[in-house]
Parts: sequence; C-alpha cells; structure tokens
Amino acid sequence: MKLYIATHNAHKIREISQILADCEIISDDPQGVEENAATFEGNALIKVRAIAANHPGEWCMADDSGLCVDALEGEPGVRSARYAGDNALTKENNALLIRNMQGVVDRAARFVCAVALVDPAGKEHVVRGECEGRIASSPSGTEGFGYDPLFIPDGCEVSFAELPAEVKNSISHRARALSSVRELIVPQVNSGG
Ligand code: ITT
Repeated sequence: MKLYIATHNAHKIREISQILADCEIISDDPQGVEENAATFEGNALIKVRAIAANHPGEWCMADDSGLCVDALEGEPGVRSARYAGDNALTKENNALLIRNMQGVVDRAARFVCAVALVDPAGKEHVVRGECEGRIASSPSGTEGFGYDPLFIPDGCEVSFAELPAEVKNSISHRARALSSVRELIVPQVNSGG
C-alpha cells in the first residue's frame, strides 16, 4: 500500500522505508508550514495536515521527533532540529548539546517520535514511540543522523551511530511509533479500506 510522508528529511524517509518495508513510501514536501506547536504530536499534525489534501483517499503521515534530556528539563525537545538556532547544522546542534552537558552527572535522555496519520476516510490518528538512553560525553559513530552519535540507548554500550541501521531500526523511538502505525494500517488494508 502507498503511504505519503510529509517530510524534508531524507534520513527519516530511509528509516521509515526500512521499518515499513512492505509499504510504498512516497515523500511529499509539507510546504510553508511553521512547526510552532508545543508538543511533538501537535507538530506532527501540522505537517500531515499540510499534505493530506493533496492525496484524498490515501494514507498520509508525518513524523515529529526529537531528543529530550532530563538534566536540560526536556530540551532540545520539540526544538531539536533548531537547538542551536534556526537553520542550524547538525554539527552545531550536537556541539551545543555537548557543551550544555559538560560536567552534568545525570545523563538520562530519551528520543521521542510522534507520528500523525490521516486515513483514507480523512480521520486523524496520533501515536508515539520513545527510546530511553543516555547522552555520551563525546560523539562516536557514523551511522544514522542528527544526535545519533551522542545517544547511547539503554542496554547498549555504543551510540545509535555505531549500531547497524537494522539494529537502530528495531529498537528506536521511530520503530516503536511505526509499530503502532502498522497496527492501525493493517486492519484497514485487510478490510479493503
Ligand atoms: P521534517 O520536519 O521535514 O520531517 P526535521 O528534520 O525538521 O524534518 P523534526 O522537526 O521532527 O524533523 O526534527 C527532528 C530532529 O530531531 C532531527 O532534525 C534530529 O536532529 C533529531 N532526531 C529525530 N529523530 C532522530 C533520530 O532517529 N536520530 C537522531 N536524531 C534525531
């Protein structure tokens, strides 16, 4: 089945395509949206609504995600992509996180992924996945994207960026949210909806 994804982020498309390998993933640009909601769920809804009218009768979806650090009161949170400023580069965001975590003993953090869907009847659904872990003191690894070199998931000794993609994609916040997406999609597909 076809699934239209409202994103500019090619890394998300790659991960979503790997996790939902039996779906045909088609990216669409959520043009002109301002991600100004206070929650991941709110921003995911803003993005999916921006493309849903282009694809009547189809499943559309948006992923809003980020890293929440306990010692930073949940930052960077919904501002993860813009932590070091609007249009910040990944290396600038990561450098700011390293700086803000210097000397901090409590390194606990979690990745959060909210996924908003519009189903073929136009009904909205929202699901969430989280992955607990901790912030490394320095980056390591070259896989993945974003904050992956700084995030060590619980149960691992290495960062997301040091794990093969299939391992990250089996335990990540995105994998968990998409597992709930699958539960929503499958009954509809089986019933011909
Ligand atoms: P779209 O809004 O176009 O989908 P985006 O990159 O701006 O793309 P978000 O607004 O959801 O997406 O911001 C998510 C940011 O959180 C992303 O840029 C990364 O910095 C970080 N992030 C989210 N998921 C991540 C992951 O799996 N690994 C590393 N960093 C991640």
